[in-house]
Amino acid sequence: MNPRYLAITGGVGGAKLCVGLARLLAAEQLTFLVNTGDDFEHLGLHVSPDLDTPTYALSDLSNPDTGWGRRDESWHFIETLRGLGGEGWFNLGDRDLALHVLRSQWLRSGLRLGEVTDRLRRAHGIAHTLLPMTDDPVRTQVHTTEGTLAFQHYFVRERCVPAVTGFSFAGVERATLNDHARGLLADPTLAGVILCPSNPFVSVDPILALPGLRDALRDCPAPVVAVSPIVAGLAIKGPTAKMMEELRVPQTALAVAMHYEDILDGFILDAADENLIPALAARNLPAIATPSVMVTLDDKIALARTTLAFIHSLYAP
Ligand code: FO1
Repeated sequence: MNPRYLAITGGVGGAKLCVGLARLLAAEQLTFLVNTGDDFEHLGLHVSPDLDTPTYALSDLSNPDTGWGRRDESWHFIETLRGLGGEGWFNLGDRDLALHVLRSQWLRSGLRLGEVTDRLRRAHGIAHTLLPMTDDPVRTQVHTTEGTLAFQHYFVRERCVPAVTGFSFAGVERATLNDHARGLLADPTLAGVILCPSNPFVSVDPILALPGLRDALRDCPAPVVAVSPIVAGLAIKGPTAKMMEELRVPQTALAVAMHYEDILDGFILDAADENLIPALAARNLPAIATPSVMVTLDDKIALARTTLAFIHSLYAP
């Protein structure tokens, strides 16, 4: 039986590793479990940015400059909307818009988010399974010194400027982990779980907050490894390091490892942070250091290959 892997991801950094993993593992071996905490209802549409980022990345349609949205995009819709005095702060491209309209239509017709995501995955020719973390509504709230903001209002409209004091995930206590993911965590062929290099606070934590998931990860015999999104004290992309500073967490890969400590069997550092390996070893957490900044497709495949080899080195079925 082929070994199977679950990759937990959200946002642009995580999607890069997903692309590398998808090049090395067959469709039946690799499943992606994706954050939906930054979904929102906007202009009457259901927008799921963290589902769309890997959808576009895996179908080679993503915008290479932003990492989100589509390549070869045009902006007539949003520019016209702005000109009419509409809410134009969230950049919905003309091609991207088609996906949001279709998702919203299918959801309104009664399909669950998982079913809609699967239809969109197939429509994009993606072989690997892409799962929303839950079909239930969960909405990340960012608590800041200027009040509480819905995630996209904080992230895009306010450009991450307000200082964060914490996060909450509205609805998560009533949400149910995706059935396929639950089944996979109990599957004897599961050989590893990968926490992709995504923002720990707003991309991975909403997933880990789903009732029962942390326990399932602690109990599952397959190794759980994380890839650090922090390299030499800096976030490769996005506001992770800024959030750590505002939360008074040291801006280090070590702090990221400690954030996940209760569920991890191994940690992957960037080569620049090799000096942290002894500190992790002192906490009984095996770690390796490897180049982790993914620019080219080869970078993505190389990090995926190293991640799988590390998992194998930890795995004693
Ligand atoms: N991010 C931005 O910084 N500005 C935008 O205008 C923006 C629009 C957008 C549209 C569709 C989509 O799927 C993603 C979009 N993102 C935008 C990215 C998105 O806010 C973030 O990638 C995630 O929510 C954080 O993981």
